[in-house]
Amino acid sequence: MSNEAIAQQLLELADLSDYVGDSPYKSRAYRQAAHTLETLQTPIETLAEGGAKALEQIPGIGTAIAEKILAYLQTGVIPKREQLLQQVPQGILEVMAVPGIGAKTARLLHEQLGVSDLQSLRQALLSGAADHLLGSQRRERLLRLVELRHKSQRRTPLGFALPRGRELLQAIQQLEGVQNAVLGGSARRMQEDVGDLDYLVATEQPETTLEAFVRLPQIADVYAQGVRRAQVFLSDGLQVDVKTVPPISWGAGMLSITGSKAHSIRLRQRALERGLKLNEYGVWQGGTCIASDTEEAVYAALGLPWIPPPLREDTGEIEAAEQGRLPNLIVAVQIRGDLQSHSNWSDGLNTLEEMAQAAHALGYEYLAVTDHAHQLGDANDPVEAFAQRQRAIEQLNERLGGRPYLLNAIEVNILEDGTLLAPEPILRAAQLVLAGVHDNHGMPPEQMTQRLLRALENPAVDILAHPTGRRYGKRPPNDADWERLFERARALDKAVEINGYPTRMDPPTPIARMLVESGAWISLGTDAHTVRDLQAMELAIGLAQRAWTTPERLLNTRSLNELLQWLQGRRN
Ligand code: DGT
Ligand code: CA
Ligand code: CA
Ligand code: ZN
Repeated sequence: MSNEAIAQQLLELADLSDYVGDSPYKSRAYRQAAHTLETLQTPIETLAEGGAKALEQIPGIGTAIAEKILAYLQTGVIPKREQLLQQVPQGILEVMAVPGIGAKTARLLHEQLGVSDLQSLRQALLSGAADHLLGSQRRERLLRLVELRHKSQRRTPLGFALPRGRELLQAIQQLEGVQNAVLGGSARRMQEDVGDLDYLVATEQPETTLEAFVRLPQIADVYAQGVRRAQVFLSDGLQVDVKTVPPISWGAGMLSITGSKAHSIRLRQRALERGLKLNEYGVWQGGTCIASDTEEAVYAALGLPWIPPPLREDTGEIEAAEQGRLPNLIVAVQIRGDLQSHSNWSDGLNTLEEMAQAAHALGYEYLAVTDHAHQLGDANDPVEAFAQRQRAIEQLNERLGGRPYLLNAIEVNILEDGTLLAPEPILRAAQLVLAGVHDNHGMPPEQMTQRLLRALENPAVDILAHPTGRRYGKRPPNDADWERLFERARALDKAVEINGYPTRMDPPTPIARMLVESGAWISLGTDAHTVRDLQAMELAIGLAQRAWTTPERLLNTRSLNELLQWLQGRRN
């Protein structure tokens, strides 16, 4: 249990106490104790080993609060808080957590309008029912905050969150007093979608830094601002959490802000097993901090090597680290080309030449141009259009000296029965064939499995594209017997794609992990429809890392010659 968690409990106790009309002295004392705990670095458990007497040595903590802390450490609850919770509307704590709503307003809102949680508060604000209680200025501000809070409950695809996150990181790094800053949380773990952006900032003057932070032009609204942390919203509703640590605690802070929660819990348990304590300030032996400044040092103090963030999900990485068998994850420099892209010969926006130049700028050896077979040219005569595109590709390859080499590739739809929507001559002439589901999603799993198996078994097909078909904000992943499919792909020496297009990120991590475990070939593709989309390789790599992908079975790490051989091998 962190000092921060107890501080939070005490703040809530203060709100509850105000709501039921207890003495204001009490709530003031609770808030002051919370403030003290928020800035205290030594784990409170360590101090609590000396009993109530030791806790009372901490400024701002008297007998009554020391007792509450001890109770919390022993039982996980503060009895007084539980007791007060029984006397108030459920959800009223989240109402009082909205800046600008104190106990008095919360009470009025409840008694007159039945507001008992954020949902009913939002309704009361939207309908105008709360206007007479709040006055127009306050109502406007509250409505904005509550709407932002509401919006921020949606998850944001990593591909949209990362650019915003990096831009804000640059601004944070410029702030007064900032010695170091990192974008942590699920974004650092390259999770396919993120709930919010989490920053860790190393500074000796947290309050000054936070004061400057909330005034950044990117920040639309401040939800909470404390002595060590702030919670704000960007104008598009993305939520941002910022925490500060003293520079010496940089590594422990990074570990804590990066998570995942499950990974952090395992690390804290591991510390306890060794008679140590881990918090966001360091690894503690009694009252002494024995490791804190780098992630490596903190892991080492727990007897572990450094674990890459995309693996930190408590899905076997701690055991692997313990046994010295962490995967040798792929990294960006090993990627020699992109295996899915579209030009204006189908639904892409850029010419072959523009795509080639952009791929060259990325240092690629090759780019597979996988225009949709049924959309080639004006689609009246796709075979003729394919032949024309092939000549254009050959000329370009000659003119650019194969830097990069454009693969005359094609993407074909897998129809409902597993057959392919493409004329035979195109399938025969293409150097590389991707097959993917583009309609009739959501079939029963057994049918979907048969459909995909049939496509995979078609001799023309090299790669199964975006296997689950998921699209953020549009449709969930299709269900199928992935183990069976990937095993079949392995047996057929074919590849399955990990697609990095921001709204795809397909297959999701657990299925991508099954893919890696199957031993089938893996192909990374951005599904770029513009030159800019080629940047999504970073997302495909992140997803592949989360799936524990190593270079050996990744097609994109092959040289052009090896790739052509692999393709040729199956065409004979
Ligand atoms: P998300 O935002 O849902 O995509 O997922 P995460 O993993 O970014 O989770 P988030 O934003 O809740 O928290 C980021 C990290 O910070 C996570 O590993 C746990 C840690 N964390 C979050 N809230 C607290 C807190 O109140 N106290 C402490 N000690 N750590 C926290
Ligand atoms: Ca987060
Ligand atoms: Ca967060
Ligand atoms: Zn596609």
